[in-house]
Amino acid sequence: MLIVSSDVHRAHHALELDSGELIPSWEHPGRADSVQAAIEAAGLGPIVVPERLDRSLVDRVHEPGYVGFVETAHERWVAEGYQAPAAMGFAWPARGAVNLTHRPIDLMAQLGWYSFAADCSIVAGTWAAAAEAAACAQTAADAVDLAAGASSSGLPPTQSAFALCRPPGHHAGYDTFGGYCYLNNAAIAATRLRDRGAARVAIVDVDFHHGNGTQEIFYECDDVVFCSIHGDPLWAFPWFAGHADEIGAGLGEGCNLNLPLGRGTTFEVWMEALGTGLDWVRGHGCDALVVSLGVDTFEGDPISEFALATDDFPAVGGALAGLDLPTVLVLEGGYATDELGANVAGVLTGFAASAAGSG
Ligand code: Q9C
Ligand code: ZN
Repeated sequence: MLIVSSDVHRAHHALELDSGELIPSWEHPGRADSVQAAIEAAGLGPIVVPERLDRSLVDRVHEPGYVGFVETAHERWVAEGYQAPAAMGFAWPARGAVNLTHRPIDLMAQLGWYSFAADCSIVAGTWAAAAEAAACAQTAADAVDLAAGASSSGLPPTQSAFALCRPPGHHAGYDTFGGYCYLNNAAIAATRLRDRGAARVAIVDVDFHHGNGTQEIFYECDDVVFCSIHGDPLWAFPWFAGHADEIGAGLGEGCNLNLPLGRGTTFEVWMEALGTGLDWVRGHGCDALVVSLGVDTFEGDPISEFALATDDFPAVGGALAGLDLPTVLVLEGGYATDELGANVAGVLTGFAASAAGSG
């Protein structure tokens, strides 16, 4: 399995508002170190650095003005004399008498305009890291061998590729950041696979949290279908999306499947939901698969509430490989840093073993 990773993420170490306190984010550089070390120990590879980011790809997945905002927000923050290291808004257009036809010009106001949660600040290295994570996803999507055509990169063709993306992406919407996410790496990979000729791409999101950003980006599309298994938004972040009655709209009606689960969900119950999701994907006749690979479903995760064990993760990879599709796996969440690498490598080795077994 091709692994795409980079050191550029290191400059992104944000702050988050957690339980009323501003703390170093749970989403920190040590996470990528844990994953990289476990991938090397497991002998997965080859490991390559990403190719240059195609900005026009990002500007089609996200609103171009939003992308420019994320790129320049920290420079503006410094130029305007703010002393705090992390740019973060404090007011958001919620329900009520909000007028969204006039975008404010004030930086502080725009931070609220372009975000939906205070767990996600912009520091000096945020744009560079987010752009590099997107480049990892783009490179992985270019490397997989599609039935429609061989690998479009200089890399040897591969059936599957893993993008070690940091920061993660699945909460980033068309023009909003939040939940530690700025650019939607999975959406960028899926769009690239469509551009390369895959008629329909499935995104399966196994992160503990609902992939609200990915859902939003493809909500009215039938060429990218989205399935997410997650903590019920009645009690789990991102709270305001992820219910079972969100099925897609317009052309995309029936192309969105949410499988919200209860607190403390066990591996057995979780795998049953994955089976339901994978059968649903099979019914949609897809040509490629993107996996939003969060392992915050782990029982030891400090901010999540499912009960999967380290030994369970290879079977998750095996089930995903059972779709028998060209597959791009993109790193999302997982905050038990010490076990994060083993849990991710478990999914990847389980996937690789199963994919090899199916010939
Ligand atoms: N008290 C991903 O897994 N904030 N994002 C948690 C903890 C939201 C998670 C606050 C967690 C976002 C990619
Ligand atoms: Zn998550």
